[in-house]
Amino acid sequence: MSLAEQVLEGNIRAAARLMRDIDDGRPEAVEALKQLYPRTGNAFIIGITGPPGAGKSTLVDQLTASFRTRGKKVGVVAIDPTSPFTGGAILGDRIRMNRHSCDEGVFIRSLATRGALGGLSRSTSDVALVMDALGMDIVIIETVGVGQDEVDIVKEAHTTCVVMVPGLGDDIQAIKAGILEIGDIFVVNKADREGADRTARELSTMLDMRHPLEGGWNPKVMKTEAQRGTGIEELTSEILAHRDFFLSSGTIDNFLRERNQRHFMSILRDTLFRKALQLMAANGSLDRIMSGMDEYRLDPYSAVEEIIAKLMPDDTSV
Ligand SMILES: Nc1nc2c(ncn2[C@@H]2O[C@H](COP(=O)(O)OP(=O)(O)O)[C@@H](O)[C@H]2O)c(=O)[nH]1
Ligand SMILES: [Mg+2]
Repeated sequence: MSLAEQVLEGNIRAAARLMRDIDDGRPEAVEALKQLYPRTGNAFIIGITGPPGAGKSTLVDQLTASFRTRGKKVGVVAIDPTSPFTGGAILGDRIRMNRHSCDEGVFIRSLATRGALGGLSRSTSDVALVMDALGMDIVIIETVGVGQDEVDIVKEAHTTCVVMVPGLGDDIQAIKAGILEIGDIFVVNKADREGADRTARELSTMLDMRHPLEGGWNPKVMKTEAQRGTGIEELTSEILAHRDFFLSSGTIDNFLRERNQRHFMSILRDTLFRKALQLMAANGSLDRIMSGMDEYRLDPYSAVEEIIAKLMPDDTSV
């Protein structure tokens, strides 16, 4: 049986192996992904994002338990781009998620910034695809902050929860508008702390100031205490409400079109770039181009045209 077939049978160890192959950029991984693709599209993907220490991992752990109670299988992709500290953070997440470690219905995978060409959002979507093929009903992606890479990752999710904490209150105005755009649900975690109501109110006000689209989704602000499990049921229900809206309103059609286009473009870009690198490594032209540029004999535009002409000898436009 091929690795892909084993994954489709729900073999967790095969899935773990495939994810390692994806990480290592092995060509067999691409073959397996090709086989899996037609059997995916069933998992519902939830993005959890917000600043470090907001309680995202604690919340993911609670949501996992909540979806398990509802009989759903849950995959978790934890991404921590602060790579020097990743060891510690992931260790903490492992310990916290330990209570799920004997549960066959939970699959947890941590990703650091490493990973093959295409970066973190590429490997995130590949890993989510494997979890989908494995039969996970829900895939939760945890990611830090709101850099461009994070926004790209969050675009993979059907429902995005932005997690904040009280105390941001004073400079909540400083939060980039971008964060309001990506959130379907806003969570003020650590509601046991002073100022939670105020933060929630201010967030609501900011959301109200936007002009909602006709028939669009109006994001709510929810309060949770992830550590004690307070507010988790309500959050789960709100996520499922967004899911229903997503599936029934036609939002999913736009989502799929944009996502598929993004995936295709990114694989096209990465593959062409890799081919160019292989060509230059094989004929030693990189050194020649670099020394030509160092001496201002060769400009980078002509150098790229030369490589493209070698890659696509039949293309008359270059
Ligand atoms: N007071 C309080 N602390 C919390 C709550 N939820 C999580 N924490 C703590 O906040 C710290 C950071 O949590 P973690 O889930 O690792 O945050 P992440 O970096 O966003 O993933 C941990 O020490 C948690 O135990 C909460 O509701 N109230
Ligand atoms: Mg975390």
